[in-house]
Amino acid sequence: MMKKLYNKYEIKPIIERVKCKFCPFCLDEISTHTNDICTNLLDSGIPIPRKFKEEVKERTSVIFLFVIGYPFHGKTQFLSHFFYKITRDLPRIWEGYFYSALNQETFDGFDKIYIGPIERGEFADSTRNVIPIPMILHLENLPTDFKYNKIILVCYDFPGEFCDDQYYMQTARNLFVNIDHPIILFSLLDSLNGKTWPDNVIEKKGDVDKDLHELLNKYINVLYESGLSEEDIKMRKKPIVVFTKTDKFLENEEDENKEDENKKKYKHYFGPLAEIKYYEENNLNKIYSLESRKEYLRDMIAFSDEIKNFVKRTYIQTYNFVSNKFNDINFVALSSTGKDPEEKDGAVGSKRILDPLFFLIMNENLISI
Ligand SMILES: Nc1nc2c(ncn2[C@@H]2O[C@H](COP(=O)(O)OP(=O)(O)OP(=O)(O)O)[C@@H](O)[C@H]2O)c(=O)[nH]1
Ligand SMILES: [Mg+2]
Ligand SMILES: [Zn+2]
Repeated sequence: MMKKLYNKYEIKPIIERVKCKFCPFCLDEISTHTNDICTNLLDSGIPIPRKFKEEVKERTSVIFLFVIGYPFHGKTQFLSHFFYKITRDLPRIWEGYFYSALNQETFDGFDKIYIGPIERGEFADSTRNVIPIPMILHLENLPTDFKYNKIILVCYDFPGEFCDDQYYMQTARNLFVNIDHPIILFSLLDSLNGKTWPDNVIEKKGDVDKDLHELLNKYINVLYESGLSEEDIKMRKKPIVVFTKTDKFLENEEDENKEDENKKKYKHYFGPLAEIKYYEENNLNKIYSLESRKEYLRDMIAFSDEIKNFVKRTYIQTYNFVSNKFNDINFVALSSTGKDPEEKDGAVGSKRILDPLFFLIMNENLISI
């Protein structure tokens, strides 16, 4: 399936790309496509949704949710619970808000891979090894603290296997070059060796610093290989590093003493991440309400700084690398499933699932805080 490798791509300044109306599938100019059909991902071609073209022409802001990370680190679960939140929960919380799917791939993806499995209590499979056809959503009637009342979301679930190999990643260099705020998902737990967690956490410590550094290193190499300079990268790129599966840090909650013990042990390893549950409970629902959202977002920034300090204390190679390569970087710690997904009690309890979106929106100055 993955025939076209974007090798004809020329790097253009972002402003030009915005001006020249781009294709949401390959991020090339629409004018390079015949009859508004993109053949860069599939030979059979994918039609560019007319609504997308119209909205971009009207300068509706486009937010890219470009999710990258190693296999099994929780990308698909993150997107599933994120989609669940914005399509099932938010319409009930934000007055007047609604969404539309702009292409058939979004309907199919929601039903087969993302929201359908949550509602049916099934598990999603590992993501196929092809450059993903993005899902495109239009969110309308956003609350009044948003700069505009609508945005377009273009979401890519990048296959984890690609992140094992820089050359695979390069096949999608158009996405890497053009999307400035990638969401880099990482599961500290799986890097530490998830199988033996939590009992062997001390004895069998994996090299988290190496894994995390390598992922960011490969990301930067793809940008260099695509022609960006150190300066371009520093100026333009602001990744959002998202630590996943943080519910795992607080397992065995039924036993209070054990919880205290775990809390101490994990706090030592994961610092502020171990506090996520308590943090969430104290801040529950703040993000949803106009009155308290500013406060939530300020706390979210403070939390990001706390995690950054934790990375500095714990993963120094990664910390030095990112602080030299990027002018800025955000950190999030979240739990998509809110608990071990094997426990099928039907409840969806994601924690801080909207934080990456809010960082994207803040990075584009689309919300006042
Ligand atoms: N406890 C817990 N487990 C999670 C969470 N997110 C993901 N998992 C588990 O991790 C497994 C892998 O998650 P996926 O989202 O499929 O991982 P992926 O990154 O999409 O993997 P590839 O598609 O292979 O690249 C899932 O089957 C879940 O069991 C979470 O927030 N909490
Ligand atoms: Mg996946
Ligand atoms: Zn295209």
